[in-house]
Amino acid sequence: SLTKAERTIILSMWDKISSQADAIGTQALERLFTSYPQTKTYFPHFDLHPGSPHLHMHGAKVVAALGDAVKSIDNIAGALAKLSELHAYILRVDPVNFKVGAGLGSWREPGARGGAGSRLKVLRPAPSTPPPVPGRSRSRPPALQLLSHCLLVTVASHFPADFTADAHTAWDKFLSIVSSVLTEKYR
Ligand code: HNI
Repeated sequence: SLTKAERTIILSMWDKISSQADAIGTQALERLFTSYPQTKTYFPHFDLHPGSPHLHMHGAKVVAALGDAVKSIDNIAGALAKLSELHAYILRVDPVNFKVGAGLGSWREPGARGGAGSRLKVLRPAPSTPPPVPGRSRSRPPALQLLSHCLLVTVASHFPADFTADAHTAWDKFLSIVSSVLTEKYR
């Protein structure tokens, strides 16, 4: 969990971040879809081109949810309970896109030769996904780690002077707490 010093860093940087919430959310998603195009499979119903209204809307929503977590920094699980249920369903799709051994580079645009194919295939369960080990924390879906990384990089690029090694640590921990809340209900 976060130390008192880490909470202080997050709370004080949040004031700045929230004044640029939409830009930060949008840019984090642009980074996600540009650097890790396999994550686009979650959003077949969105226009994901840079600058699209969908990106702006969704980016703003993601940062607003982080703001809820910041406001309830002592009870992040409570603050994001509803979102956790939603993502339990969404992230269930994950193992298909990240089949064991498939590697991050194996994604192709739908319809490309040898590619992942249609949206229907995305919904098919992956038989090669190993079952969770009872009593052991599951590793997080790669898409969640990738988004956390993109949020971290975006915050760093907006506030380079604030982004000390301690701030880096604090944000990394905060985002990993958020990620574990969002995967609590993920089976
Ligand atoms: Ni996520 C919807 C927040 C990670 C895929 N997501 C939301 C909404 C919020 C949100 C807020 C809107 C909820 C609503 O409309 O009621 N998502 C977050 C946060 C994180 C996160 C704070 C992690 C930091 N989401 C992810 C990841 C993926 C993801 C890693 C997959 C790549 N999210 C989605 C999808 C939707 C979604 C898909 C539904 C979009 C829509 O409107 O159809």
